[in-house]
Amino acid sequence: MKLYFSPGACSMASHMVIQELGLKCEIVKVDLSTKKFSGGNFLSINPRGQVPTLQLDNGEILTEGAVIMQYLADQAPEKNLIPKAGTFERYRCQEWLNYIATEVHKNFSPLWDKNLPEETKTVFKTNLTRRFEFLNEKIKGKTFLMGTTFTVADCYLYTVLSWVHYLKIDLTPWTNLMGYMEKIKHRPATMATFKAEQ
Ligand SMILES: N[C@@H](CCC(=O)N[C@@H](CS)C(=O)NCC(=O)O)C(=O)O
Repeated sequence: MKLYFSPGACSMASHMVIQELGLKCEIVKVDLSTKKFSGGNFLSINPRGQVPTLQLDNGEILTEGAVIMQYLADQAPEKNLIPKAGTFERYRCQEWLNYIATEVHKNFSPLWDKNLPEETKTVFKTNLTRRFEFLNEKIKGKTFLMGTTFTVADCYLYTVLSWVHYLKIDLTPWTNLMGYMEKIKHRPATMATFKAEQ
């Protein structure tokens, strides 16, 4: 397998899943501005030009982080990084993945756009503030999003929330989220992911 990634981008969540599971997977760095990687034109792999992109050994290409993470976690079910397919808990985890993708990730995305006026960015920052408030309450008294078990949803939420450092957004008012981030930051797989992407 090959994971096409860009350092620190949303692809880091899929990379964390690979590290958590100890899966054999080559990681291939993509330059998102030129859409090039060491092997050539990334658009020939994924015409949408987005990471994460997973290439299976049989040549199949899988896109969309929330789906890639589920595929990866299903390769090593004994590691319990995602509840078993068909159980209610699986839907709960999918609910989180979808929420993070559509309500958190995609409110962060415009903030990376250097050409977007500051007043437009304020709209997205306000949206994010509401999501932080919600997440801070949901995580209260819990270790991880799903309770005591660390799942792919945590890899995803950790990745997108880690962007606050680069975007100079203050997360400190949301103390539960701060504590949550700190726990995940020190996981061996998280540290290994950082190291491999740098
Ligand atoms: N819908 C995709 C979005 C992925 C995405 O937004 N990737 C960003 C990096 S975080 C990207 O590749 N941006 C470059 C581009 O859109 O051209 C997913 O959920 O995986």
